[in-house]
Amino acid sequence: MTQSSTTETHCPYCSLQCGIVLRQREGKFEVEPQSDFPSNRGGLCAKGWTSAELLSHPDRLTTPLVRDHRDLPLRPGTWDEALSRMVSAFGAAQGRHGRDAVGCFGGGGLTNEKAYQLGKFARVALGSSAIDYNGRFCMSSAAVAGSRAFGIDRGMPFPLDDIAETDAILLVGSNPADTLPPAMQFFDAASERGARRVVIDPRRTATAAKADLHLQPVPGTDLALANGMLHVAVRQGLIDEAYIAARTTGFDAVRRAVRLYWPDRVERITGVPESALVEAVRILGTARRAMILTARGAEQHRAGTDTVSAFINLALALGLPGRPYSGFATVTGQGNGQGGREHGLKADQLPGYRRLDDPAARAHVAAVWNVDPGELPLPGLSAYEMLDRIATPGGVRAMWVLGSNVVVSAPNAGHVAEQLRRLDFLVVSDIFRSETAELADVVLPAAQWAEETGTMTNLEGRVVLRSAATAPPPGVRTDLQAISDVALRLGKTGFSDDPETVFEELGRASQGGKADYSGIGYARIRAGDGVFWPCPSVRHPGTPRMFTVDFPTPDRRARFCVTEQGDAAEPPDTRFPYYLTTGRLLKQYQSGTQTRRVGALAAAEPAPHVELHEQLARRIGVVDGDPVLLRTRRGEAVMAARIDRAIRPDTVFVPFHWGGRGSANLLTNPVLDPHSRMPAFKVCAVAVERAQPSSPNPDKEQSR
Ligand SMILES: Nc1nc2c(c(=O)[nH]1)N[C@H]1C(S)=C(S)[C@@H](COP(=O)(O)OP(=O)(O)OC[C@H]3O[C@@H](n4cnc5c(=O)[nH]c(N)nc54)[C@H](O)[C@@H]3O)O[C@H]1N2
Ligand SMILES: Nc1nc2c(c(=O)[nH]1)N[C@H]1C(S)=C(S)[C@@H](COP(=O)(O)OP(=O)(O)OC[C@H]3O[C@@H](n4cnc5c(=O)[nH]c(N)nc54)[C@H](O)[C@@H]3O)O[C@H]1N2
Ligand code: SF4
Ligand SMILES: [Mo]
Repeated sequence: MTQSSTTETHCPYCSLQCGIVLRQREGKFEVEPQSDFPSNRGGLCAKGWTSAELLSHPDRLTTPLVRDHRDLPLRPGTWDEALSRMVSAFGAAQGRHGRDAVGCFGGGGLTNEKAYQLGKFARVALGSSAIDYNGRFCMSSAAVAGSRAFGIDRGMPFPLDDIAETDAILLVGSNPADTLPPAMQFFDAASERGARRVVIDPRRTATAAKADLHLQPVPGTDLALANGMLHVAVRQGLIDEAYIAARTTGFDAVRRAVRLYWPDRVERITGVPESALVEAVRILGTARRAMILTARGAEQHRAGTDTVSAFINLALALGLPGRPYSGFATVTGQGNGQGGREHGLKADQLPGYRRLDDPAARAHVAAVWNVDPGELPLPGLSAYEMLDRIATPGGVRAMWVLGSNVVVSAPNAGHVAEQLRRLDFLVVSDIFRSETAELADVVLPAAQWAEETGTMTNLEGRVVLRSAATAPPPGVRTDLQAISDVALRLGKTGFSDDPETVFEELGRASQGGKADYSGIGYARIRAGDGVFWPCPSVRHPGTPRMFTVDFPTPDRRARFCVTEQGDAAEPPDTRFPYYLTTGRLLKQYQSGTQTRRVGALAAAEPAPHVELHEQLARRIGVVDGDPVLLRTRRGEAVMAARIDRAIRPDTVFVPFHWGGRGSANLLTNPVLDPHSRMPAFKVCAVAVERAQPSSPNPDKEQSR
């Protein structure tokens, strides 16, 4: 590296993949937004501005760590030592318990190249069906609902800046003011043109505060709300009969099903006043152009998939998908949450969004991988199930976690940590000693974003290139190198550690699949602002807007899907009388491994807290900052009270960015959506009381 250099690249964190310029001067990095990149247009959030701080952080792992015995601490080791322990432990587990005894757990922050390679590694080098990823906790319900309605799952089927041109927006369980701040410029631009915004969220978030209308339902009742909205739209003649007839199937059954969702009944289920429901429908149904967007608040439920389907039904009935500046979208969260599932990190998927149980898909991918299709495993267990069944018959005995911190982010995390301790062998690849790395037998120090090149697929389906700006520190290897090294020691070649070579192979493996990347190359991405998939040939322009002519289903029509609001998975009762919901803060990211180590972000949000309404605070006798004890059927957690009037008085909200005693996931319910296997992070029953003075100060407990 020269004394000073400038690299155009992308932020390491969320799905917006903001374009940034990384400047290196005398060994120090500074971040600036690219002024013209289409997803951020000169904007960045506090996480992006401070992202370079981690490149030279003193906590950075720069050598492998190994544990000589369960009771001994991790100690620095060599790569050779770490890799040979891994390979012999994997061999021992498979020798004793069969191929599926070794599992891989990936992350939606990994580049497409890594996602692809880890999927191939599991299926070819290990011959194991046990692979899944944290995107199961994130995108899976929307993915199933999107596929079942539209025949394809691309989070946003239109570019972000289309939002600026729409006339009405419904945001369901999505808080972009905190989770995608630079994207707010598109919503604001729409409002300046006169667009109306409706937000559905049990909390009056920064996003809801800026809306024209805020519906504040009981957590977990969005499905009833959507059906109620469709009921009203039908009754008021706001549906688009011509669109329904020409472009969809299955409406009659849905029309019949929503007849029972009278607004007063919906009000009883959701707590949303009939007048607000009717007003929301009027805003959406009378606009020339309208968009419905869902995010985790609607999706992370036992009925998350059906809830998304219910909102897709509403969008279809209003004739929105495929129409200019209109449509349905789900707002992807992780940097590469979209690409991760397209290229094989998911238990049931092969590259190109192919299905692992489809013989033609197996044959295509097996040919690229140079293996017999019969050798490819069948679909394995979903993320939580893989963790839950550790050390049981058919479960994994050894595991490689790459790019996820499940001890903090998985539901019922106390149980998950116990399960990880029952493994014969745990390997974690990370940049830092995460809570999950602390339980490992081997920790591999990984290169991070600016130290390696790779592609990311952002929330729009835009494939961008994150270019290396510097070399990894001595002792650190890229994840691709680690995968290649382990594969070689298992006697497998064909696992390149060169990102561009892997991307070209990924292109071939995806060719002809739904997520076809075969026409995308590094040079082409560099030459523009990324390329939208599907892009089936080098001459194909890419696909910024989908569904404009038809849908990729067998009859080219979108499919309605009947949905019913069922009973709550865990209704409040006398022992656990309130609703607990969980989510995010503006200035922390995910499990916090990264952002808890950034000075300005840690200063802004130093410790876990529980947001509760002042009525509830008064009832349990706490004032702002007091320690609060939360108890659910899974466990208990202690954190400081943050009192406001922005949340429903029957609901408390806990951000999940911390481990230890204030960890939200000690409380959450791991009940899974039957279609997507998504855990119900967004609602369970909780008891809320003042923590006894003997309880240690949660602030002190949590700082690292
Ligand atoms: N600052 C920051 N930004 C991030 C992340 C981060 O950790 N920090 N993570 C990224 C990732 S991976 C993701 S997935 C996205 C997530 O982005 P969002 O989905 O916007 O974030 P969440 O906070 O999980 O949930 C959104 C809202 O859902 C509401 N909610 C809770 N329960 C319900 C319910 O039952 N119904 C409805 N309608 N709403 C409900 C919560 O009050 C919350 O305001 O953010 C991405 N961006
Ligand atoms: N209660 C509750 N729990 C939730 C959610 C919620 O709303 N509520 N949301 C869920 C959602 S949507 C998500 S996406 C998950 C996210 O949860 P996690 O999967 O835990 O997310 P991260 O904290 O991003 O974990 C990424 C880890 O990989 C490391 N890392 C970063 N880059 C690299 C890399 O290039 N290589 C390697 N090897 N490691 C890297 C980071 O340091 C970090 O430790 O949490 C889920 N859990
Ligand atoms: S919005 Fe997302 S991609 Fe943009 S700077 Fe913030 S964290 Fe990074
Ligand atoms: Mo996510």
